Amino acid sequence: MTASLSRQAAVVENKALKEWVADVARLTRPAQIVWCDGSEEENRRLLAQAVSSQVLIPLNHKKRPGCYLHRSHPNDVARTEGATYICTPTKQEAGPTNNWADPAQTYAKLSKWLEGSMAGRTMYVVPYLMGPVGSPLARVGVEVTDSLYVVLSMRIMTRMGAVALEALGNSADFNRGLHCTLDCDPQRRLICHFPQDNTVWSVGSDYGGNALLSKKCFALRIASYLARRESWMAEHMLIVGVESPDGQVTYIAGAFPSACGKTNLAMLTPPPTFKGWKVRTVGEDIAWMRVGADGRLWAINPESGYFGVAPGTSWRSNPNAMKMLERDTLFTNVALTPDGDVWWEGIGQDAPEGTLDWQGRPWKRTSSGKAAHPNSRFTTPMYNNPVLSPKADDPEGVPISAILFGGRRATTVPLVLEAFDWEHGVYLGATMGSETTAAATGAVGVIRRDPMAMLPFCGYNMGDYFAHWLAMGKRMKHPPKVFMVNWFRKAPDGSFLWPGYGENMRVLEWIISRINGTAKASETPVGFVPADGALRLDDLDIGPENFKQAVSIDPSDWKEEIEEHEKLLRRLGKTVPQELWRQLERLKAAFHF
Ligand code: GTP
Ligand code: SPV
Ligand code: MN
Repeated sequence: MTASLSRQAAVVENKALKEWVADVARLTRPAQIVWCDGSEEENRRLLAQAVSSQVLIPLNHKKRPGCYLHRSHPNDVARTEGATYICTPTKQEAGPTNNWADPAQTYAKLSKWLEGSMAGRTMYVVPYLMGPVGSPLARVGVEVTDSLYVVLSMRIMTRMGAVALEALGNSADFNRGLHCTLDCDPQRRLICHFPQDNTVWSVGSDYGGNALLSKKCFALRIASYLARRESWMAEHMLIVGVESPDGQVTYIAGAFPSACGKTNLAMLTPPPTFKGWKVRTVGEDIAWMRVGADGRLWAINPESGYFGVAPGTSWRSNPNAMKMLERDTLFTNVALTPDGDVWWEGIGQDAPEGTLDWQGRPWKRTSSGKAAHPNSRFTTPMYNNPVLSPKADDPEGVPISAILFGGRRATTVPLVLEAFDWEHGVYLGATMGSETTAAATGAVGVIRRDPMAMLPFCGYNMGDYFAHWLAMGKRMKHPPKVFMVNWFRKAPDGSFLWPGYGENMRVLEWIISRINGTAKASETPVGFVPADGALRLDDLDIGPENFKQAVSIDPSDWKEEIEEHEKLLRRLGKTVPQELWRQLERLKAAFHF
C-alpha cells in the first residue's frame, strides 16, 4: 500500500495530514491512494474514469458541453436526518434537537464498519479551502473518500487541491472528513460529527449533504460549533447584493430552510419595471460571518459551487440558473431525454417522447411517478452564474445590512415583516416554522419549527445557539435589520397568492428602503408591515384581494402559531435565553391573548 502512494503525496509536507491519511488507510486498506491536486488534467482523467465505471452518463455535449448525469442509488436521494449524529462528550452539549451518541463508542462502532472497507478500491484525498484565499474566515478541510462522484462534486463545490494545501501549510488545524460509501445500505448509514476533534465520519451514503463533507457537515454543523467558541457565525444563508439605479449596493443575507428558495432569491432577475436594478449573487446556501472593525456584520460564502434544486427551475422562474446549467454541470437524479439532454418537472416544456426517469426507466406524462426526483439537483461552479457578484472571491466578504428569515407557509405568515430590533429578530428566526421538503428523507409538507433554518445543521444545543445570536447582536455597533418573508402563502384554492421568483424584487426594494429610512410601514403585534402603497405593485398581475391576503395577519392563526412557539421553547428547555421568553410574553400581550 505504501508503495502505491502517488507522486503528489511525496510533495505533501504537512506531517499531521500525512499521519492522519496513513491512519485512515491502515483502517480502510485501499488498493491505492490518490491525492487530488484540483488540476484540469486531473479533472479530465477522473471524469473519463467516472464515465467508464458508469458513475456518470455523458450528456449531449453539443447542447451541454462538460455536463453529466449521475443516478444515485434509489434509497440514497436526500439527507437522512435520522442517521445524523452530533458526538459531543455530553448529550447536553448536543441538545434536544440533535441525535447524540458517545464519541468513543461511535468511533469504535464505525471503525468496525470501516475495517478494510476500501479493499481493492481507490482512496481519494481531497484537500479543500472554504472561503476566498486569504480571508480571515477561510478554513481548510480534507475529505478522504472512496467515491469518484464525491471527488468530482467537491471539485465544483470548493476550492480544491493545491490551493488548499498551500493555505494549510504545516498547520494541523483542518477538518478531518472520512467518507466511505460502503454498500449504500440504509441500515449501515451514519453521518457522525465530532466537533471537539473537528472531525466528521460519514458512511453508507453518497448523497450531497451526507457525503460532500465540506457542506452541511463542516461548513454548518462543525463550523457553527467553532463559531460559537470563536465569536463568529456559520449560517444556512444566501448572500445577495442588490444594486439600485443610483449605484448603491445593499447586501442581504437570508436563512430559508432546505428547498425554500435561497438559490432562487440569490440570483433573481428583477422584473422589467425595475429598470436599473441589479441583483448579484455572493452565496446561495451557506454564510460565514464576523463582526468587522466598523461594527458591522461581514459575510463570505465559504463555497465555490452550487448544489441546487432542479425541479421548478425554468427560463421563466430563473433564467440565470438556466444559463448557468449550460456547461460543466453534474446533474443528479434528473430525467434524461432521448437526445441526451436533461428534463425535470417545472422546466417549462413537456418531456419529449422517449424520456427516461431518474432511475432510467421509460417515462410518460401519464406515468404515476415524477420523471425527475423531487430532490434532483445540479452541481455547478459559481463562476458559471451570469450574475455572480464581483465580491464572491473577496477575502473581506461583504457587509450585511439585513437578515431575512423565510419559511414555506401556506397560511399565517405574511409576505414580509420587519422585526422591531435585533432581539425581536432573533425571536422571529428562532420560532420560524416551515413545511418539510424533499431535501431530507421523511414526510413532505409537514410544518415543523426550524429555528434560523438550522434545525438539521446546528452542531450544538439550540438554546445555546440562540444565546450566541443575542451575544453577537451586542457585539455589533450596526447590526443588520431583521425581516421575515414568506413567498409560499396560498389561496383557499391551493394556488400561491404571490408570484414569487423575480417578483420578490419588490419585497427586496421595500426592505432596502426600510434600511435607508425611506419606506413607510405599519406596526402590528408581530412587527412592521408595508404601509398601504409602500410596496410597489406596478405592472404586476396580482389582484388587490390576493395581495391583501398575502400580507394579512389573522389573530386566530397567530393564536395557534404562538402556541407552537411556546411548545418549541419548552421543548428546548432551560438553555433558552430569558430574552426569548420575554419576547413571547410581549407578543401574547400585544394580541391580548
Ligand atoms: P437548498 O439547496 O435545499 O438549501 O434549497 P434553497 O433554499 O436554495 O431552495 P431553492 O431556491 O433551490 O428553491 C427550492 C424550490 O422552491 C424550487 O423548486 C423552486 O422552484 C421553489 N421556489 C423558489 N423560490 C420560489 C418563490 O419565490 N415562489 C415559489 N412559489 N417557489 C419558489
Ligand atoms: C439542503 O438540504 O439544505 C441542501 C442540500 O442544500 S444538501 O447539500 O444535501 O444538504
Ligand atoms: Mn441548503
